[in-house]
Formats: sequence, structure tokens, C-alpha cells
Amino acid sequence: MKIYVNGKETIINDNARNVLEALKEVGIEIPNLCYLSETSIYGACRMCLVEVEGNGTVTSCTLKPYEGMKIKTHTPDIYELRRGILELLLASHNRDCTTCERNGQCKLQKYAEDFGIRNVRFEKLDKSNIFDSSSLIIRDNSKCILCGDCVRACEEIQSVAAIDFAYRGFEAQVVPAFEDGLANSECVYCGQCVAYCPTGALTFRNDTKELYKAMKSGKTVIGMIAPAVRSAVQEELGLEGDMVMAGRLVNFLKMIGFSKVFDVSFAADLVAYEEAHEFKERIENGYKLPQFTSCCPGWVKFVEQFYPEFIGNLSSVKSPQQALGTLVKKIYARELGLDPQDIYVVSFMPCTAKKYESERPELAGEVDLVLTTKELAQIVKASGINLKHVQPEPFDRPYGLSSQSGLSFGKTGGVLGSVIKVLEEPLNISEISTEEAEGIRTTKIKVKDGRIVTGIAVFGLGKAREVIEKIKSGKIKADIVEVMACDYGCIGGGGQPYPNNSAKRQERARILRETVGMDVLVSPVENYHMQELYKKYLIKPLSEESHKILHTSFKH
Ligand code: HC1
Ligand code: SF4
Repeated sequence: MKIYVNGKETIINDNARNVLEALKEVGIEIPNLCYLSETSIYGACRMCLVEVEGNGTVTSCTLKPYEGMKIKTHTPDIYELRRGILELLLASHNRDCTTCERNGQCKLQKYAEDFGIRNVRFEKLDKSNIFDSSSLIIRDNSKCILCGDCVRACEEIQSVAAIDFAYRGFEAQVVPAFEDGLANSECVYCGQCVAYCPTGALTFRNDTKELYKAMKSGKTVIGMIAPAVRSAVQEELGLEGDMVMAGRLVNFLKMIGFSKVFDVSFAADLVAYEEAHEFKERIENGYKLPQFTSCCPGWVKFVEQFYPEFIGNLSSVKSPQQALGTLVKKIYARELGLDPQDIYVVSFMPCTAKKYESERPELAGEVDLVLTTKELAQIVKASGINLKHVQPEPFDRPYGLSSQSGLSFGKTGGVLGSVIKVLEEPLNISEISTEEAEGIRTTKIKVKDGRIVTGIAVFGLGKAREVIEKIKSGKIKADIVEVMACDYGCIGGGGQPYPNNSAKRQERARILRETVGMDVLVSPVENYHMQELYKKYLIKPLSEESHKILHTSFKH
């Protein structure tokens, strides 16, 4: 479609959702504070105003492009309007930027800088200063600009609706249901509200200090790195696209005092192997199908809260994080001749809900500290060590080897794909076909007796809710369902760097795919360190020994 932007003929995408998105694609980023491409359009901040010939000054997020339209994006009037909006917001904003978790990554701060705002003309207005640190997600209403991004992310993308607007006018606030702390709400700790919040109104608990405390305690500190961390941490470190980031991180962590660094992908192979055998047993006995994956703690809490009748469908295999923590504490400690109490396990995760998972009563003590990708980047930055100059090193053995399958857990479809890989031989799979429609990936596999087994992979809890409802009403049939709470899977986790949007998530998926491609082992079955573990300790999948180490239970 041809339009005219600031006097220039411009060809834009015919299918653009609105003028704001169309112009972004041709290199004009219209300032905005309340627009998310993934949710409905709110149109409240009015920062995205543009002048349209014959139509006056209108918000570009609500404006559909049409052939021949003439737009001006940066007139003196628009500049004044935007500056005024920013000053009004800043008048009632808590401006403790230097100590704010979002310092340097706040959209409001960026616009204040871009517009050269040094003084605010309006009188300072003190908003009610509600601060909720009861949960992993910390809410500071003195920094909230009422853009509603968090409310829409939680309600529309995740279908959790743990937070909403309350009160009117100057008193308006975003609060959890019944105005109780988030810890007492239905929040599943996915962190998507934090990922989309443009300011420091929502942040997650920063636990980096705990690491330094542990290192001083004299304990043996052992690290583990999740698949999705390695495809995103470089965004914070100016090393975009670095394919050997995991190896550099291993070396870096050793330099600052870690005694071993293991790969969560090793445990992902193990979990896939165990979960595949659990699935085989369920389909052979017709027991509680579909089997639901259970490595995403946000999804597990979602099932426990909203679909308790499906708790028995969750695979009882622990997540790779918890499985690896248990291996270290129960088996590796013995091999080293150490008391598990003297080992401190630190897990680096893309996810805020992983902190919650490690603190669940039935899993507590397996992993001592969970730090997100963002916290890891802070540790690197504080050290002053430039990772570009740190040589990659392999993960430590025995829990350092992984297959392509284990590594692909970090993006959506990875768990399901790994389970199918493991079952190729035992079920004599002859055909595999995959199709994707409306965000739901369906894989059909033909097994030895000619039966077709159906697997579904879905991301986002809103989509997962749709899938469960369709399973309940018989509209779809599935034997195994993989759910990851965040868009694109763990690579879109709430602990990943800002901005944490679709474009960044797609780029992380690409990096992870390429990293996966470099792995020489394809299937978890080929992971000989995993096979050794079975020979020495676990005997076989679903054995009593393996149940003690690798399986868990859920809250009814
Ligand atoms: Fe994930 Fe998983 S893939 S849940 O997304 O099963 O967080 O990366 O580490 O445990 O392996 C997250 C990622 C992660 C676990 C694995
Ligand atoms: Fe909603 Fe997830 Fe934020 Fe909790 S963490 S309030 S579930 S978006």
C-alpha cells in the first residue's frame, strides 16, 4: 500500500495492524507507552499521536492505514503534545531512577531523555505509594503510569487475571484481586506483566546478593545453566548473536568462584527419557490421558488452581532444574564425599516462576538459589569482565553433556519433540507429521500397531486454557500436551532481558535453533552420561530409584 509519510511516498505492509506498526516496519518508531502488539489496543497514553490530513491529530495505534493517506509524525505541535504528556506523567512519578530495578531500561526514562526533559513544569503530585513485596513479583504503584500493559498481558495472554484496575481518576491503581498481596492471588509468577511493564512499577525479586553470601560461606558452589539463558544473556552484554555464550559463561562462573558448572540440558535429556517412558506406560494402560508436561512451573500452578481435575494428567517427572538439583545433592555429593549441606546449587534461568518452583515445599532444598538471565547479566557487568575475552569452556561432566533434544527444551515444542525422539524405537514410530494452526502445533505419530498418537504443543496460558477447554468438550483429542507459559517457550520467560517482545523472542529462538544444530548428539537416548547414570544408580526409567530422585507430586 502506498501512503505519504512526512511528505515522502512510502510503501507499507498491506496487512499492518495499524499505522503505528506499519511505520515501525519502515523505520519510524512512534513513541508509545501503552501499545502491545500481542494484546488488544488500549489507546490511553496518547503518546503515539500523528497528524493525518483531513482527520486531525489521532492516535496511530487505533488508526488503520489506507491507500494514499498523508501522515505527519513529528510536527512542532506533536512534539509539544508528547512532551506535555511526559511531563504530566513525570509529575506524579517516583523518580528514584538510580536505584530503580529498571534503571537504563525504562521506557519513560528513555523518552524523558529523548525529549530532553530536565525540569517538570507541573507541581509534584504524590500518588499513594502502594508497595507490595509479598511475592516474587514486586509492585510499586508510585512508578505505575496506568498504561494497563500488565493487566492486558495477565488477562488476555495468560488468562490468569490476577491484577486489574481499581478506583478512578487520580486514585486509579493496578491492584491484585481483593487488593490482597500478589502472593495471595492466583498469580502463577510467569513474569509476563514484568516483561511488558514499561517502567519499574513491576519488577521481580532480585536475589544476586544471596550468591555473594553463599560464596563467602565456604560452601561448594555449583552452577547450572538453562537452555534459554544462553540465547538471550548476550543482549545485555553487547554480544548479540554469540553462539558460544554457554561456554563463556562456564568459564566466567569458574573465574568468580564456582567449583562446577553443569548443563540443565543434560537434565532435560534425562527428563525427556523418563517422561517418554511414563507416556508409553500411560498409553499402554490407557491411564489419565492426555499426559501434560510439567517442567514449566507457571503451567503447573495454573493447572493446580484452575483445572484441579487434570492434576493427575501432569507428568510426575520433576522439571530439569529440580531433577539436576536433586542429582547434585543426592548422588554427586556422595561421589565427592561431601555433605549435601555443604553444597550450594545455583540455577540460572530465563524464568521468574523457577524461583517459585525451587521454593515449593516438596522441592525445597534441591536448588538453593535461582537467578534469572537478567541477574546473571548483572553479575557479569558488576565483575567488569568482558565475556568477549573469556574463552569458552565445556560444561563439567558428568552432567554437562546434552543432545539436540535436551537443548531444544528452551523453545516451544522442544519437550514434545524430545519425548517423541525417545519413543521412536520402543514404539516403532513409522510416520510423523506436524501442522500448526491458531498457535497450536499438532503432531501426529503412527505407532507400531497402526494407531495414531496425537501430541499438542502450545505456548501462553490463554492458549493452554483454550486447549484444555477443547479437550474437555471433546473438540480436540490429544494424548500428550506440552505447555510453556510464556510466548515462544522459555526464551520468552519473565526473567529474560528487556525488551522482552516478539522480535527479541524470535531472534532468541533463531540463536537457540542454531546452537541446537551444533550439538552432535540428536536424541536423549544417545546421551551416554545419562545412560551411565541409569547403569550406576537409577537402574531403568520409572524404577523405584528413579522415582526417589526424579519424580514429584502436586498440590491437590
Ligand atoms: Fe526452561 Fe526447562 S526448558 S523449563 O523453559 O524444562 O525456565 O530454558 O531450564 O527446568 O531444560 C526455563 C529453559 C529450563 C527446566 C529445561
Ligand atoms: Fe499475571 Fe503472570 Fe504477572 Fe502473575 S506474573 S500477575 S500471572 S502476568
